[in-house]
Amino acid sequence: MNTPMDAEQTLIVDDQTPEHAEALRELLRGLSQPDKWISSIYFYDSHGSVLFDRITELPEYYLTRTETAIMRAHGADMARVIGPDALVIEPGSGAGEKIRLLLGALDNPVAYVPIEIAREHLRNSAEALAQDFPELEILPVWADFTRSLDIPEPSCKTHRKIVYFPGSTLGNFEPDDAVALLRNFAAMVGEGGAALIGVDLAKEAALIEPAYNDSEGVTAAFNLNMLTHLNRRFGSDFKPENFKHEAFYNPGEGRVEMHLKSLCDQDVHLGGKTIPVARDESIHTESSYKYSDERFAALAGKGGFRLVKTWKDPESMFSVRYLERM
Ligand code: AVI
Repeated sequence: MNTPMDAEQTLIVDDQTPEHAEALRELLRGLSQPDKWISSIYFYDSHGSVLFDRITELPEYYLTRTETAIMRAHGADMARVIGPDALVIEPGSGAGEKIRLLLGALDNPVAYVPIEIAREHLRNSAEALAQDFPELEILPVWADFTRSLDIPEPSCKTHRKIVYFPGSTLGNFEPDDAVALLRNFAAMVGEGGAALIGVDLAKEAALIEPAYNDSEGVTAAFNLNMLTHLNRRFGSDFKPENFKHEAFYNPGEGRVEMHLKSLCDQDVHLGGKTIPVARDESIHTESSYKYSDERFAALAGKGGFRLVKTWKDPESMFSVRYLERM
């Protein structure tokens, strides 16, 4: 018998908030297009976050370790360009190694402002960082960083506000949305402000695709977990075993696309609607844009920033870009 304390029990909350209704409408909109899509935000339930952390440690997933190596190799140069007394803003604070490398390299950072929508995660990561940087003023903001928000004032004067956005997360935004996000960053840092952004580089498909098709199948599990997450959150009846993970580089668009390909003709039920999915039809679940120097400079310009300096690894797999507000 299930009791309220039963660890195996899966509680399904009947969410009747307007946000939930709007999210359901958006899901149905995406699934009723000729090219079906589901937003990649649905990767990140608690299991999806664990799977993503495992991805970052996979031998094929070069992005995280290469960016970390760039931060280690060039942290001192980054600190020189950024200057002393900086206030560092981290949208979607990961509490990871990279922010520690940056803060450790900077000359007298004045304050750190992590911005995060998951309140517990924000609190835990801010507390862990406070232990490692006891002198640093930490001003956590609980918010959606894609919306406009106020950056709290530090108690000591800052020479420059800088947004730190590592991990090539910008690549998961469609280019127009990436421009809008950069504009939001420009507003956060104000005049004289800057951004330090980790960006995966455009290159041959053969160098990129293994990172999204790992031999252990972790990325496949990450992709398929989205369906289990949707079933729990929206009461849908996706059968993950009826779909297969697919990821490939689309050179025309300059992006990796992740899809879930249907293994049979099937009907999926969601929000009172029936969605027919044909055999071999695919649902687009993520784009991960890879940028050449030129395309990134153009994107930055549209977003209100000038590209000032780029650091790369010796194989030119990944880049960290320093931008100044125009
Ligand atoms: C979070 N983001 C930068 C990852 C990427 O590479 O686009 C998400 C990911 N998708 C599959 N593997 C990793």
